[in-house]
Amino acid sequence: MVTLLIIGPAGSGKSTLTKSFGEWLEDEGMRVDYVNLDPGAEILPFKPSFDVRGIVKVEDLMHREGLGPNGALIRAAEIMEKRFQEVLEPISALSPDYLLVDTPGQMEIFLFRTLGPRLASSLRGRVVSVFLIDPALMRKPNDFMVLKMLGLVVELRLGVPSIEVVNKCDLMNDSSQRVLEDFTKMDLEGLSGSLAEELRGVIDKLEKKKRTLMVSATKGTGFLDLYKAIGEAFCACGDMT
Ligand SMILES: Nc1nc2c(ncn2[C@@H]2O[C@H](COP(=O)(O)OP(=O)(O)OP(=O)(O)O)[C@@H](O)[C@H]2O)c(=O)[nH]1
Ligand SMILES: [Mg+2]
Repeated sequence: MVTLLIIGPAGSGKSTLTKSFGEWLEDEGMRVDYVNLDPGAEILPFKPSFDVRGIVKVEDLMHREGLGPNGALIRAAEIMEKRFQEVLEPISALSPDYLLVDTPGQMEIFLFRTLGPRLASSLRGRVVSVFLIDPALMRKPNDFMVLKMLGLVVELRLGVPSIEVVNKCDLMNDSSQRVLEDFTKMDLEGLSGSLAEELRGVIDKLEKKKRTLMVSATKGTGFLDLYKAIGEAFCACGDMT
């Protein structure tokens, strides 16, 4: 069993990719289960086998405890952590070929608190994170570098292999395309230029074996590459069994 933790900044396409890549896997003959871990989700494009909103819902907390959206989200994160076994057990009972886990819109409540790391280390089988980059956030080389750093932080926090994916590639314009292609060549401007140069060195070194995948969750492009990259994340020979 392979578990994919779909992670990324708000609106980067996590839920859409969970649905469309899941459907692609099903069309390829895999058994797929879907999990929603976003307590703030309003509408889900897929039918989850486990939905954390059965335990806690941001909207309910806002009404019940008189909280604003951010306060309610933090409170929801606390509740998910406290009731971790109630989250883990139903997920652990699933045994598809691929388990696709959609994570909260605000990635920090999954990543920077204990929920994500605990879950990643508790799940059976192979666990990999798919980190989504949104081209809309990629206007300058520095932007791309910050997102790449965040991808490394995902790997560091969760302790599982992470695949970097630029989603919404159907929306790539000339400038985001240039940022992607010339990332290693372009001047990193601004006051933080020398810091950026240093960090680029770190990224180059750590990411030597990684490549950035281009996907469109809505058009369904790049899925074969993503599928192969998942295999390669565990095994140099690409064997998915
Ligand atoms: N053009 C295009 N739009 C996309 C793609 N993937 C997602 N979207 C759109 O981006 C918006 C956000 O998509 P979601 O799947 O809800 O993103 P999310 O990361 O789950 O959002 P949160 O859970 O709120 O953080 C929706 O309008 C999607 O239709 C894509 O590949 N191309
Ligand atoms: Mg979502």
